[in-house]
Amino acid sequence: MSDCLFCKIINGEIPSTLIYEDEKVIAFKDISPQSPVHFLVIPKEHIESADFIDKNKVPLIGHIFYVASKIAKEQGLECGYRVVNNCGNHGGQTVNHIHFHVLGGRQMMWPPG
Ligand code: IU
Repeated sequence: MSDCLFCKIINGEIPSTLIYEDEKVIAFKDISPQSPVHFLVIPKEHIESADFIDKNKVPLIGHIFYVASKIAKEQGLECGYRVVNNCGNHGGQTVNHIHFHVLGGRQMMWPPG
């Protein structure tokens, strides 16, 4: 998607602090961190939101969670962390390329705002 900000991060048109890359996904530090550790894991394939996960994308989503937990360990989040996916307007999604926030390094609260 030529006008998608995260597609632009994937192809290097917009800078990011990349912390992981493989053939299916990348992970980079969130530009506006909400916790001491805050990174995003996103698929290289443009998928607008969780609403657009069809059956053949299920393994990709599993891979994203696998990568998220692997990086969380590398980032020292042994006390735990939170994985967040915001979907749509009410979900608070601002970038329409599916992404999973991984937040850690402090106690998380519940319910979220
Ligand atoms: P949201 O779930 O769609 O609200 O999250 C989008 C996130 O993308 C948000 O936390 C931004 O700070 C983050 N982000 C970024 O890290 N780098 C960017 O170039 C852009 C957004 I645009």
